[in-house]
Amino acid sequence: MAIRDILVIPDKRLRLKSEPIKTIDKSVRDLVDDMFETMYAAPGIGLAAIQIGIPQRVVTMDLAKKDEPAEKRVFINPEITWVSDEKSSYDEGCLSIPEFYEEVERPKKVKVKYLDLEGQEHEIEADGLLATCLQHEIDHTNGVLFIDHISKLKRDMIVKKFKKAAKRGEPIKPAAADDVPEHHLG
Ligand code: K1U
Ligand code: ZN
Repeated sequence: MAIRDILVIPDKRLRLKSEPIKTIDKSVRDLVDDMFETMYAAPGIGLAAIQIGIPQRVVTMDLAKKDEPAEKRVFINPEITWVSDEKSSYDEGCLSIPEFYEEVERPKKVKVKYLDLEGQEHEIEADGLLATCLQHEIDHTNGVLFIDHISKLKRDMIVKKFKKAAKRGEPIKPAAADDVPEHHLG
């Protein structure tokens, strides 16, 4: 198992459309192990494989609060099959856009079809943070970032900041727990 580097904007790989998993073999199980290790170390509540440079449709997630036991979730080839008309907003963050949080409006509820690590197919209806996080991670598998859902003015401002930092070779540290808005912590 290994903690992998998380890609940060403006890395072009974050805009790739990831490929579906054809066979769930040891390489996929090893990838999932590395994704959990990387996600917990960041720390984050979700991660898509493309964020560590692997363009495959694999998502890990753990929405358990700080004082609760871990609740690892794995979604292979996740697909949104239904969205509610009702919307909700959440102050989203992204490990590939460290230290930047912004309100994003998305469908409040979604149905998602996916495979588990045993290749078993599931369809769940999600609400609340699970619905938000699933949409955020499935967006990653399609090369979409949460800043694509905010105003162009704000998006251009943040992209400019990260391009400048990359040009100067400034290290961009992943968001530490201290930087996470209070209401995100369990
Ligand atoms: O996909 C990612 O970049 C991970 C991202 C997931 C996410 C957060 C909020 C709304 C939608 C999707 C993160 O995990 S950002 C970090 C974060 O939210 C957090 C970190 C530590 C404790 C609690 C929250
Ligand atoms: Zn993200």
